[in-house]
Amino acid sequence: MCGICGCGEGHSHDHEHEHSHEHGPAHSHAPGLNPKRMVQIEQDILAKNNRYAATNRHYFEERGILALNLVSSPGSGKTTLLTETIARLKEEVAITVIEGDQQTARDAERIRATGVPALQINTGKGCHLDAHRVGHALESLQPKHQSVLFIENVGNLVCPSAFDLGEAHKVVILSVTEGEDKPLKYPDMFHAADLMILNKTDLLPYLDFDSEACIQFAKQVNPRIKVLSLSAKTGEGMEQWLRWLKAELELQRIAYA
Ligand SMILES: Nc1nc2c(ncn2[C@@H]2O[C@H](COP(=O)(O)OP(=O)(O)OP(=O)(O)O)[C@@H](O)[C@H]2O)c(=O)[nH]1
Ligand SMILES: [Mg+2]
Repeated sequence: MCGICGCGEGHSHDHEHEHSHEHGPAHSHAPGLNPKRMVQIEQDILAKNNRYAATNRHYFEERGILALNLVSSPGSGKTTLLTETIARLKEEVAITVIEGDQQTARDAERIRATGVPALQINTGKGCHLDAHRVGHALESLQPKHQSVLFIENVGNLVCPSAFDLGEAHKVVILSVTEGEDKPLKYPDMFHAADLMILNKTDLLPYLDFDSEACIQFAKQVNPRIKVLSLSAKTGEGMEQWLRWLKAELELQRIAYA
């Protein structure tokens, strides 16, 4: 069981189509363990994860690969953003994708339909990807030098914030249907991210979502966060995101050269 969030990650599965056969509560908090012991377990888990993350980061830097960790609550539009991004970028840049979900390979199948290699990790009871599993996925995927690797994390605004995967940036996607107060309610995630994408802006005319307040809340939590607004569905605003991506890839390539 993951000592950070009690999510059962130690028993989860790394294989496509494999289903978890665990039973019992997904968030049992190890009754009987004293708080000091829990803190020690948390520190050990994060320290171990950080060692794997450092190895992944070294792997990316050695190859000039731009790795981005996409985090959000379920359904904010991560996979849609990826398929639309791939459609616009794949002729110029080599792309691979790691998909994290508790169950199913649906998202990896959506990515593969665009012609880009994707590997699905099913986390079972686990509510986030960790650096060790990402390292294994790299062995199978073998992303090209100077390419972009997107890692779509498990939909969850809490646990993925604590786990470094070795990425250059965490990118948090917030859809306008979720309410502008999310950066204040889930500050760890917005603090950990370098970029916030406000998605589904095509729906703004039908909602009372206050974009300015949302951006202000995000900056309150993380003054250095960059913000882009777009609609993955209509394509409005996609060009700023593509510009940001290409600029980041260039930086990674310069460091590699
Ligand atoms: N109106 C609108 N709908 C969108 C947009 N982007 C995604 N959607 C819809 O939102 C729903 C969820 O999209 P996904 O791309 O599956 O979201 P996700 O974040 O990958 O979901 P999980 O992987 O389950 O966490 C789908 O019905 C999409 O068609 C958008 O820009 N505008
Ligand atoms: Mg998805």
